[in-house]
Amino acid sequence: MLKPKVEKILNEQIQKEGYSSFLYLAMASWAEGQGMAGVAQWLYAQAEEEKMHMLKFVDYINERNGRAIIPAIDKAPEDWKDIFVLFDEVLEHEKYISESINDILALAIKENDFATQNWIQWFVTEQIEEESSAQNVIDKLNLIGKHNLYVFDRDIMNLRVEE
Ligand code: OFO
Repeated sequence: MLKPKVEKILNEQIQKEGYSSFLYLAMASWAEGQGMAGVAQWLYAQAEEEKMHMLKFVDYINERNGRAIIPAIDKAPEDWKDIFVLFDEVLEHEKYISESINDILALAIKENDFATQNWIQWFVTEQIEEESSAQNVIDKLNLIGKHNLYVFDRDIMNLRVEE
């Protein structure tokens, strides 16, 4: 049985993961409009992953006899100045998500909820990967530079397959 405070913070995370999914979906749609099929593909895949994260929280809360509430999702932005700004935002967003995962773990420790401490570890590890994959894309972008975005777009298309 989940303690109320833990149930509340886990429910808040459903909203954050849902927003992550919609944010990356909005970014994917923008990238497609810019003719960047590779970037769009990377972001669509990311949006799917975030949806899967959201569902993991729904499943876990209900499995522990809590009640997962499906929230309204705030509207994501529609436009980005360029692809550099967009990927900086991806990394910043992932850092924000890592902080909220850490907050869940900290609360589970405080509340003596060993099951949640154990369960949330998957997300602790996942966030290391998410931050690192966003950073990898930024590093590539910086290496390739503004004038070779076509090459970057082809390159990122294969990135998810290799991961
Ligand atoms: Fe990007 O890991 Fe979930 O939100």
